[in-house]
Amino acid sequence: MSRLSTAELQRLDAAHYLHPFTDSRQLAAKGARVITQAEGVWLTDSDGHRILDGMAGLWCVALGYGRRELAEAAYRQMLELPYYNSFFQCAHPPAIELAQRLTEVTPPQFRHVFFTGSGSEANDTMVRLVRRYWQLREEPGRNVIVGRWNGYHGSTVAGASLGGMKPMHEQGGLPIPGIVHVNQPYWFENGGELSPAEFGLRAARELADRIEEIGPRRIAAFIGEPVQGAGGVIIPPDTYWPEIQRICDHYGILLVSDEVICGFGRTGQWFGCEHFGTRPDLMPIAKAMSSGYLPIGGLMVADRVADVLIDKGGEFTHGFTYSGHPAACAVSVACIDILRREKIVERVRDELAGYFAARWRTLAAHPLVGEVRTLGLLGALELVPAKPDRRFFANRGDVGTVCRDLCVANGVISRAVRDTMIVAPPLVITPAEIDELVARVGRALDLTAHHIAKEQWH
Ligand code: PXG
Repeated sequence: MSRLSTAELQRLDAAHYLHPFTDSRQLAAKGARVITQAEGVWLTDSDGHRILDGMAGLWCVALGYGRRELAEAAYRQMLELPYYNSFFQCAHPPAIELAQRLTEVTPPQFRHVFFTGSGSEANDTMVRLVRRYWQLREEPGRNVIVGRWNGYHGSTVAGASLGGMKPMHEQGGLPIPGIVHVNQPYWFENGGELSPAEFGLRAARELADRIEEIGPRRIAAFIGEPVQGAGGVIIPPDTYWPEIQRICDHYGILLVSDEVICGFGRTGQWFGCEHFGTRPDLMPIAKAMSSGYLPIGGLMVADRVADVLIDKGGEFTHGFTYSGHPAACAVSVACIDILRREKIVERVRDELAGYFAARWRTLAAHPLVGEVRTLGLLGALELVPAKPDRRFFANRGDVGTVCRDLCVANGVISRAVRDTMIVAPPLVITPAEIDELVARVGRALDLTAHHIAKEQWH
């Protein structure tokens, strides 16, 4: 444990550390919250406060903190072989074992994986691999990939381009050529008078319209998260994904299901595509793949694509120093083994999802809450000034920020996306801890309502 005081840590942090997605000047004035330890679903900060981690870190710590088996897997592997690469016709046991494990838990079309160090790298790999695939199919003109506005696929140049976060694009030169976007299936904001089912179909059909507009023989792939995570836990209507699948099949384009958040049990199925019934050709994975204990990601490649790449492709000129890092692979193998042995995915599906939905839905009674969404262990609350109107506060984002800070002050981490409060707790959370999570978020909502009344926000 660090012997530096909180004030000293904050001073050094402000002096030297550029944080991701952070206004450094604002943070320096306030001081970073320094997390020093964690166990189960509970974080401890440098002042000794215990905080319930309603976000599983950044959606990744599926197995909770303090799992010795994961730490020991890394330790043992580091002593045995801390690093070797898989370039130049080499391999090592943990990467081979992990590749095999992954094909056991992913849908049957997947028998190959390309390892990366993160979800962003998985998506960059996807862009290169998809374009190579269409070259090999002798349709090099098919190089356009369709993503969605408000989707999130990472922070690298290709990842941020695939995503539809306008503030990211605005900071320079993005998206790169050959990446276009369609609207997201966000009924609460964009559904108007349509029923969710009608809106889901309409949103999906925008893909067909865009394909026709650009030219069907120019479209290589469509990418979407089964549920948009960073965009605000946007759970599409049930009509959406089957129609997307139909359109991809009709035009013969590849379907990419970005499972970086939804993968490994988050929705109550191993992968989000299994909940929505799609058959993706490619699946970027990361986060819960190692429960966040070490950085690792990958791209699952379906036979339809892998066969072309392997039979006709020769060398695929792509890879990272840390593709298939031995220690990260060993941790991921241990993580998958625990998920299977302890039947954690089944427990989310059969027990926790229903309990969490029932408890989270009690917050619908709160005057600020205009909509409650849940799927598996994903939850969202839309904060609105005047329910039942689906209208947002005038200064979008201010209420969410206040509520997020009040959540932390009340001992729970919930993320604010604009004025949408979201949670994605570790999959090992207990029903009693779910009660605690909901109670703490409920208290934060009450305090947020007071703040809004005092400030006269509307
Ligand atoms: N795809 C999806 C669907 C993601 O959610 C990435 C790719 C990129 O993964 P890496 O490992 O490169 O970060 C992500 C990451 C947030 C938040 O605040 C979400 C992510 C990352 C950081 C913050 O919700 N998702």
